[in-house]
Amino acid sequence: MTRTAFPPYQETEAFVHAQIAMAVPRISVIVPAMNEAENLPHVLPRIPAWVDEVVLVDGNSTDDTIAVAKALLPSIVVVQQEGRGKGAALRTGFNASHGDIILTLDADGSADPGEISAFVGALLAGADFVKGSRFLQGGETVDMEWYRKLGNWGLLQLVRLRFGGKYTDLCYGYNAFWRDVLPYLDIEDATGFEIETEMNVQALRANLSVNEVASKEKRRIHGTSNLRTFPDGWRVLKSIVRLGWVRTRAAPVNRPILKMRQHGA
Ligand SMILES: Nc1nc2c(ncn2[C@@H]2O[C@H](COP(=O)(O)OP(=O)(O)O)[C@@H](O)[C@H]2O)c(=O)[nH]1
Ligand SMILES: [Mg+2]
Repeated sequence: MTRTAFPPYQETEAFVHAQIAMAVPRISVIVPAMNEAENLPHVLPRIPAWVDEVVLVDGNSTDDTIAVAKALLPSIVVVQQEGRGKGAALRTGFNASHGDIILTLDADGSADPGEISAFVGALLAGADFVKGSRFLQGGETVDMEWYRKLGNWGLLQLVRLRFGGKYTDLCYGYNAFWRDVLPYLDIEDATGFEIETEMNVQALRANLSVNEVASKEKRRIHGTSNLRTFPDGWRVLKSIVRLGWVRTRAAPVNRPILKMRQHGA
């Protein structure tokens, strides 16, 4: 393959940073956790050692979440979320992290840290944004009641109708993306469980290259879900309607990391 030269661009600092990021991307895993002390032993030790940074975003836990996290993984960065809800927690985590690649991992034992390599692999293979899907061949969920599956399916059809794309899953917490696409996800308003839907829809609207990877969602090990099917389903619906009206920024094609990927540098 012939390499295309971009003389003015190659002299920029952005190019140098992008080259380093592509050669050795630093990976940050963001773990939102609210009272997950009993589940963390099933999650944190299974995060691959080649992950550079694990950021636990505590949602004012009243159990030993923070102490357990620090005991299991002394290098873990613990931050208190600003605001309420999972959306606010993830935004706090994104801002506190430093990686070139950001990955979100639930703390309840339902997401398998062994799948992190599939997400990172898809990003290294050229995707801007990689979303887990429980409904692709190879995926599954044993953590969703039938009415949640139905709600997820219905909301997904709405997204397809309004924004196009071929997503097979919508409201799932296992996702990963290059940090340079964060501004185009434009998720400043999402506070609750609608955060994932907003990220997925915005990635589509910004014309990012989105891949789905099959993911097996296991049952939460201890405790019960914080998601309230109907109020939170309603929030997701409102987000989809709102995003159908608000303007968005299409991601520019000259983003440094994207340029590196396209030209095989
Ligand atoms: N920091 C923080 N974490 C949260 C909050 N709500 C949910 N989580 C975490 O987000 C993950 C997914 O939440 P969960 O209750 O399992 O919802 P479900 O997977 O949709 O049923 C878990 O790790 C929770 O501890 C919150 O308000 N703040
Ligand atoms: Mg869960």
